[in-house]
Amino acid sequence: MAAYQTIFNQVQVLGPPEMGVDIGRDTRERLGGPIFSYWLGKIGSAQIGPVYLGFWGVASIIFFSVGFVIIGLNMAAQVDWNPVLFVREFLWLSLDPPLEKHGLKVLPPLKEGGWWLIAGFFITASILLWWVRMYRRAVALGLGLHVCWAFAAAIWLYLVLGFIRPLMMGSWHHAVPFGIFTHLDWTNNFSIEWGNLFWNPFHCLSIVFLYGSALLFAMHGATVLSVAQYGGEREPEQIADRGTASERAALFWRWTMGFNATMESIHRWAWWFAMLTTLTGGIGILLTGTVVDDWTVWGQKHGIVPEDLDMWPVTPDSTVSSWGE
Ligand code: 07D
Repeated sequence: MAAYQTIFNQVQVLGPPEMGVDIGRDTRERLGGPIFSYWLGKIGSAQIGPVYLGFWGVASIIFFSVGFVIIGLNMAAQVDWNPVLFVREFLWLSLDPPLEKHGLKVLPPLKEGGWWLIAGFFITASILLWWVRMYRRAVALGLGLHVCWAFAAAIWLYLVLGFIRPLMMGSWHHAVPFGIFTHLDWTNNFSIEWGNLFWNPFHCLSIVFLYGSALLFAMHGATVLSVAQYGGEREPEQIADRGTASERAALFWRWTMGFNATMESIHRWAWWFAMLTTLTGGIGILLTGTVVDDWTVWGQKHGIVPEDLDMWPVTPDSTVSSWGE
């Protein structure tokens, strides 16, 4: 008996390229390929291209390139244009936001944050233009707008961190630097400066949804793969015509935990969890330094942090062995 072909024992059939549904538009707006890659076919579709080339996407790439080059050149200048040092120090190089004293000046001196503002403008414009591209491609293909709204939720956090909160704090200084380790440092310092972000309830919520997203994704991915031999990964058909795979998947969860999502609702769960990670996160960041100056004090006031911090050391004393010796 022929086995159902799943992602694990996929057969690649090389046919004519799939050019997609006809949306009545000029195909000159598509560029590149199609070419075929056997190895990419192992993890996804073997066909690469053509990619849709539209005004918004091209504009986004141009804006991103300008921002990216400004960041790169600033980093190169920091190592005196030495390519070896550039590579060696790359993780530590950074383009920092304006000094505190420049407030919300539109163009502070270039070396004191001006370049950061210019690069930030281009990168942000590029992200917003990319959002427009996603929106317009979804509409053109007759899709729902779920992907671009999810992207908008991420952009919300990005804008809070780099634009809205600095605006409310009265200085661009409060924004995030462009740099690998420096943005991690910034994150750590932010938490220390405002009294430990762990006590920010919206940071808690954001973590719940972040971890929850991973859990749901693992549960869903595992469930669908586990019924692949019954055709379970053909989700649209499974949603419309209830069949063996979908029934068994649902039954598995009803048997193990008494409740099951449906083939449709599991995707809503996942979508909302992902969206809420950055939506709640953005609220938490926006409140920090504007409404709440110290999350530990806030926690003490609301009974979630002990009055005497010594009775419950948040950071264990590293000079004392955790084994009590
Ligand atoms: C960042 C925004 C959208 C991104 C977009 C993409 C470009 C490309 C490229 C130039 C991800 C933009 C693309 C710009 C440019 C080039 C080449 C989405 C983002 C649109 N935390 N924490 C979160 C945990 C602690 C801190 C969220 C865990 C400490 C700060 C999440 C722990 C401290 C902030 C989370 C932990 C601290 C966060 C992020 C554990 C000090 C935030 C969600 C176990 C380290 C952010 C409310 C996300 C936030 C955030 C998890 C600990 C600080 C849930 C698990 C106590 C300052 N933390 N955190 O999806 O929203 O990010 O906070 O210890 O700002 Mg935290």
